[in-house]
Order: sequence, then C-alpha cells, then structure tokens
Amino acid sequence: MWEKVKSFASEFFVTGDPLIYGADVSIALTLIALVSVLTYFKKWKWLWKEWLTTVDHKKIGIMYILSAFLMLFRGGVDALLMRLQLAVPELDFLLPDHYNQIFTTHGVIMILFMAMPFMFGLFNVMVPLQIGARDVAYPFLNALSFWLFFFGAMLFNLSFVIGGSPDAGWLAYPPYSELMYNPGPGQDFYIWGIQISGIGSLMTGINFIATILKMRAPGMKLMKMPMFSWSVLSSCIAIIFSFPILTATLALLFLDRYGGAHFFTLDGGGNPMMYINLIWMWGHPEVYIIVLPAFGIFSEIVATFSKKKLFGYKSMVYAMMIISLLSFLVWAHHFFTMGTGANVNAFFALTTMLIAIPTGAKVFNWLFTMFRGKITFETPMLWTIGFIPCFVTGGLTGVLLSVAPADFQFHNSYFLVAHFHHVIIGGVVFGYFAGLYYWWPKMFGFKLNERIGKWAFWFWNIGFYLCFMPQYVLGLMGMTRRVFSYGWDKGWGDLNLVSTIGAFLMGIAFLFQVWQIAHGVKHRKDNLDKTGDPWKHGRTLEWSIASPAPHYNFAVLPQVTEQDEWWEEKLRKKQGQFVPAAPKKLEPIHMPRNSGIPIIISAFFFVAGFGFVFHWTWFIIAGLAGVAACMVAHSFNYDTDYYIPVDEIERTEAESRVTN
Ligand code: HEM
Ligand SMILES: [Cu+2]
Repeated sequence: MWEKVKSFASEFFVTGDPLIYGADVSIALTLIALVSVLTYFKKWKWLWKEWLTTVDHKKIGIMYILSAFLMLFRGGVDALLMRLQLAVPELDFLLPDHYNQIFTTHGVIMILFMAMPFMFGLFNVMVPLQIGARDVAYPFLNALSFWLFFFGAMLFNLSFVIGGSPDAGWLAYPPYSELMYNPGPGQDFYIWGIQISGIGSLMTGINFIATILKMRAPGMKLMKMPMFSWSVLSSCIAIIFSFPILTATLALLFLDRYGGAHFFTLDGGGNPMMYINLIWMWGHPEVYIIVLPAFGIFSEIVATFSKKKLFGYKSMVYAMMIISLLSFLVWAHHFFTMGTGANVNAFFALTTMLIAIPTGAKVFNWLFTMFRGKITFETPMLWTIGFIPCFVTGGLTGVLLSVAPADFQFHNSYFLVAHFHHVIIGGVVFGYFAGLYYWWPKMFGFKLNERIGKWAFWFWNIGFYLCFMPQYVLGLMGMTRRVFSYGWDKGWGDLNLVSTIGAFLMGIAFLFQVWQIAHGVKHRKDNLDKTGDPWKHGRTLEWSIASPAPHYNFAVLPQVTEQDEWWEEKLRKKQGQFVPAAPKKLEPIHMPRNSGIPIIISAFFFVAGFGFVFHWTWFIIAGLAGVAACMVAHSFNYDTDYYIPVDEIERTEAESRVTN
C-alpha cells in the first residue's frame, strides 16, 4: 500500500529538481499567507461579494490585468533562467529536458496567459467608458470569460509542479507532441489549459464586437469612434475567425493522444503538416490580435500628448481592418522551408510583405501627429515614442524573414528569436504598458509616480536592445533557436553574455514597475485624480467622468456630435460657445446582478480538464456534471438584474470628485 502511494506521488508530483522543490515551497507559503491574511482581516466575504462574483467590466478588467502581471513574472523568470543557462558556453545549470520545458511554458504563458489577459483587461476597463456605455453587451458572459481564462491558466501552470510541464514548443508540433514521443501528462495540460481559456477568449471577442456595434452612445457614428475602440473591433473580428481553428486543432490533437486517432501521425494515414497548417492559421492572426489594440493605444496617446487631432484617422481605421484581414493570408510564411514549392512560397511571401504597407502608413500617421505638436513626455508618451524604433526594427527584420529564399538561412535561427521578441515586446508589451500608465488614474483614481516610471522605462529599453540586438548577429553566425547549450569553439559566448545582461536589466525594470505600483498605492492620498482628466488634455469620453468611474459609468448617457467629443466640448467651453444642453432628468439605471456561477462553472471545467489530463474518469464525470448543473441553475435564475434608484445616483454623483 505504502509503496503504491509512494510510486503514485513520485509520478504525480514533479520530483528531483531543487528549482521545483523551491517552487513547491514558495507556492505553499504564498497560499498559506494569502489565506491567513484574508482570514485575519475578515476579508473573505468582501472578496466574494466585491470581486469573485462581480460582473462589473471595470473590476473584471482589473482582475485580468493583475493576473497578467503575475504571469509576466512567471514567464519572465522562465526567460531569465534560459538566458542564464545560455550566458556562457557549456553551462549545465539547466539540463536539456528542463530547458525544453522552460521555453515551452515561457512562450505559452507570455502569449496566451500574459498578453491576452493584459489585452482583455484593457478592453474591459476602457471600451465601455470610451464609447459612452454603461457596461459590455453581455456582463455575465464577460465574467465567465474571465474565470475560464483564469482556471485555464491555473491548469497550465499546475503542470510545473504536478505531472510535469509540456516540452514540445509553444505550438506543440506533432509528432513530438503525440503520445508516442510524449507520454507524460505535460502535453495534456497544454491542450486543456489552452482549450479552457481559449473558449473564454472567443466569448470575449463576441462580447466586444456586440458591445461596440450595439452600445455606442447616441450620435457616435462608427467613424467618430475613438481609435482604441476601433482597434478592439479589428482585433475581435480576428479572434472570432481564428480561435475556433485553435479549438478544433487542439481537439484533434487530444483525440490523437487520448483516443488513438491518427490525424497527425503518418502511421495511421494522418499528416503532421496538417497540424502545422492549422495551428498557424490561428497562430499568425493571434500575433495581430495582440498587436492591433496596442496600435489603438498608441493612437490615443499620441494625440493626447501632442494636443492635436490624430493625423489620418480614416486611414488608421482602414489600415487596421486591412491588417486584420491580411493576417489570415500569410500563415505559411512560418514554414517556407518545408517543401511546399516555389509558387506557394511566392504567394505567402507577397501577402506577408503587403502587411508592411498599412503598418508603415500607421507609423507615418503617428509621426505626423507629433509633428508640430506641443508634446509633453509623461510616461505613456515615453512608451509610445520608445515603441516606434523597436517596432520599426522588428518590422523590417520581419520583411527580411518574409523573403522566402532568404528564410532558408534565417529559419529557426536566433535571428527569428530576435525578430519576434522585437515586435512582441516593442509592439505589444510596450503598448500595453503605455495603456496601463495612461489609464491607471482612470482605473484607480490616483496617479503613479512619474520618476520611478521613467526609471522603469529606461531599464526596459536599454535592457531590450542589449538583449535582442546581439541575437540577430548570433542567428547569422549559425546559432539556432531552442538550443540549451553551445561549445566554446563556436565563438558565440560574448554576444550571449551581453544578451543575458540585457535580459536581467529588463528584470530590474520589472521590479521598478512593482515598486512604482506599491509606492503609488501607499501615497495615493497625495496623488488623487480629482478632475477625472488627469493628463489635462484627454480627448475621449472616458475622461469626462470621475476617476474611478462610478459603477454605472455615466449618470446620463452622453450625446456625441464630434470625433473627439470631450476635447471639443472643452474647446467650446474655453471659447465661450458652450451651450449646456438642458440638464437631462436622471432616471433609474438598469444594472446586472453579481453571480457566483461563472467562477463555479469554470472551477468545474478545471476539474474536468484535470481528469482528462490524468485519465481519471471520475474527475471527468464530476467536472462535466458540475458544468451541466451550473448551466441548469443559471437558466432558472430570473433574478439577474436590478435598478439603481435616482436618489442613489444623485448621492454618488455628488460624492464623486469631478470638479470641472
Ligand atoms: C522580457 C524579456 C524576454 C526574454 C529575455 C525572453 C527570452 C526568451 C528566450 C531565451 C527564449 C528561448 C529561445 C530559444 O532557446 O529558442 C524565448 C522564446 C520565446 N519567447 Fe521570450 N523572452 C522575453 C519576453 C517574451 C514576451 C513578452 C513574449 C510574448 C508575449 C515572449 C514570447 C516567446 C515565445 C513565443 C518564444 C518561443 C518559445 C518556443 O520556442 O516554443 N517572450 N524567449
Ligand atoms: Cu506569421
């Protein structure tokens, strides 16, 4: 009996690596600390009522961003471990298997569990405020999306200490991800973690398309909508066409592994290339899904801090829509070298290069917006300016990669690693940071310290170039991606050392950001945003209400006549032309009620996913039964909404800090 328990435990828990024991201990300590703090301060009820069951888009957004920051930490530690291992030739700090697991979890976490939730967080906190709406179209579904993401991410992260991490790369190419070569539970954690959170992403895409198309304030024609909301629309359109492909692809891989189907194995008549085509039909649009909202953020910030109208508004809109469409026509540039032939390669090379045209147009529009503007350099603007050279280098090396014959040289080399980090960090991460800094006062009601923020900015940027510029050279010198070690004879040591130093500077930059937030919370009383328009030159509707926004957002829905409605209104006031419309009578506001079902149903999905990973039939049945029971319970719940009475709105408005 004891022997049985022991052998089960040694298979179930990951053993034999001091790093992982360290992680076990720190996870246990964190959990204990969390539970004790919540119990000691009697915060359980508050946590449940205010956060875990909330359907308020602003709170859901904050929970997304918080999760994204935690995942940035985890993915960042993975990155530093890899860079440490590669700093000097012939180190054996990480063994090959462990290195494979780390680059796999790093890639998956950064893209799916860091960038995606960070993006959804920004969607949630800002889109309804920008378009003058009181909520998203489907608030309950929105909470469900968040919890599915959260439990999917937890399932994926668990593989690290239970069962073992996946190690077949962030896209899990067969045959290596098939059962025959990868019998452990790692790849199953991969499939179910992504599957569960992916369903949430698809629902968010649908939710925000409906919100943007149906819930704009009266008068806000599509061509008067703020640029960030446009970028969200273009990104969500790509989501609803690409995520179903991901779901289907992972389901097929699951059938291969669990049911012995042979979709992707040659021996049963299947074909691994089928998988590679499918996964990139999702994977390539995915990188545009995460970068388009960053374009929207930069557009807002450039106009605000240059105190000018965005240059080329319409061309920006068309550019984003074209990019969103073209992103579906380029996927095969990820495997030019796999023998599809010259004609196919030529087609995909051309479509890829075409994307550079709308993207270039956007860069010029941002530069023209700045031209002759009265620019100030607060942190959101710094990130925007820092982004431009990063993105241009990343974009240009992307054009080099898209030259099919040249790609036979670059393919899977460190040149590629440098390229995609350039675009993803310079474009996506910097963009989301810019958005976070820009909207922070609106989200929390206080401003962050600019000085610490500038330190973070410079450490990120210098670290960034030090880390990734040498990797282009390393790629041309023949260093391939996904190698865990290299010999002294290669002559790659110096450049790798520089790259590692750069990576650690980015690590320090992250600490500055954590410090900045802690400092901001501690001194929030001194930095309250009393005006609602803390950058003083806000242009769009979110700046017209108090910070943080009351839970119903707008006491009276705004009437929109211009493109930058709030800016124009301030202008009219200044010129004395402002004719306040007869104050509209307040009316009771219809709001959705909190619900515990999204978190509970997602927990049942987690249980079912765990059952699939370990082939525990009872877990699968219990999980799925729980899911079904929640659905039934929800369909019999008729108490889903309420009205905020007028006197409560009056009280809230009087207390709110808007002074203008
Ligand atoms: C912040 C600094 C970062 C550093 C120092 C870093 C470093 C690395 C390293 C060393 C690898 C493995 C390269 C190899 O051996 O092939 C890697 C792979 C990867 N990274 Fe990062 N990374 C960082 C940030 C990010 C971010 C923000 C993202 C995405 C949002 C990202 C996405 C990826 C992906 C998708 C892979 C490929 C994984 C695979 O080969 O399957 N990284 N990174
Ligand atoms: Cu691509």
